Amino acid sequence: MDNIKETTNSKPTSEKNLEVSITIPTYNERDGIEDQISCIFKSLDKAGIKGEVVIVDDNSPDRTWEFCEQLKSKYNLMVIRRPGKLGLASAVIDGFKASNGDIKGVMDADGSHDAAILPDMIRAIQAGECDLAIGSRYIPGGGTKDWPWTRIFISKFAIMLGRPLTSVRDITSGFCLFKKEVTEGIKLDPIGWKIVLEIIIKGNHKKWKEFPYMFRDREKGESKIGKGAVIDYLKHLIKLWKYMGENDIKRV
Ligand SMILES: Nc1nc2c(ncn2[C@@H]2O[C@H](COP(=O)(O)OP(=O)(O)OP(=O)(O)O)[C@@H](O)[C@H]2O)c(=O)[nH]1
Ligand SMILES: [Mg+2]
Repeated sequence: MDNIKETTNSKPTSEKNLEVSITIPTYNERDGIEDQISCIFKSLDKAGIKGEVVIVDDNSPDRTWEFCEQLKSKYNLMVIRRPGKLGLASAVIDGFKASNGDIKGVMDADGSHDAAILPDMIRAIQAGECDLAIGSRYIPGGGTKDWPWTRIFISKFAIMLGRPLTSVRDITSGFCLFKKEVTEGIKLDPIGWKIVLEIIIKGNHKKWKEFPYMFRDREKGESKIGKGAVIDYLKHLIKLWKYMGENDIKRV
C-alpha cells in the first residue's frame, strides 16, 4: 500500500472475532456516506454481527475523508486517505489489504447497494453454503428501480458479453462479500472498475452464490462513471478471457 498517504484507524472494537470488513471506496460522497454507513451497521447489529467499515477515499475535494474521521466516534470505521484520485479498483484493493475481518467485501457509498441483505450473505458464507456471495440485480427477487429501458438494455447487453466467462447473472455487480482466503495470494488488477468480476474469475472460491436486491439510483452526490468505462469493460473482458485460457480455467 505504498500509495496510501495517510491511514488512520481508531478501531473502537477489538480486531479479534471481527466477522466482516466492508470496504467503501469514496470520491466526493460527503452528502450520502453517513446514510450508507448507518444502514450497514443497523443491518449488522440487528443480526448480531460484528463488523467494520473501511473507507478508502482519494483525497476528495469535498473532504469526505475528514467527515468520515468524525464518524469514527459513532461507528467502527477505518479511514484510508490516499494522495489523489488513483481510481476505484485500486481503492477497493487497498481496502481489502487493510481489512481485519474473516469475511471481506465491497459496497458503493451512494446507497445503491442494499445493506439489508448483508446478514444473509454473511451467514451463508459462515455456514459454508458459498465462499463468494454476490449482490445481484438479475436473479428473481432482484431488480433496478426506475431505470429507463435504454439503461436496462445497455446493462443487460454488457452482461451478455461476459456470458462465456461465467454463469453469474450479475457480472457487473459492484457488491460482494467473500471469505478472506478467496483473494489471498491472488493478483487483482482489473482494467477499469469491475473488481467483483475480477474476483469471480481469479478468486480462490469453490462456490459462489447470488443474493437478490433492488438496486436504487443514487439520491445524493454525482456519478463518477466516465466515458471510458465501456471501453475499459471490453478490455477487461478480453484480458480475463486470455487469463482463463492461459490458466486453463473453465467457465466459472
Ligand atoms: N476512492 C475512490 N472511489 C471512487 C472513485 N471513483 C468512484 N469511486 C466510488 O466508487 C463507488 C461507485 O461509483 P459511482 O459513481 O457510484 O459509480 P456507479 O455506481 O457505476 O455509477 P452511478 O450508477 O451513476 O452511481 C462510489 O462509492 C464512488 O464514490 C475513485 O477514483 N476513487
Ligand atoms: Mg453508484
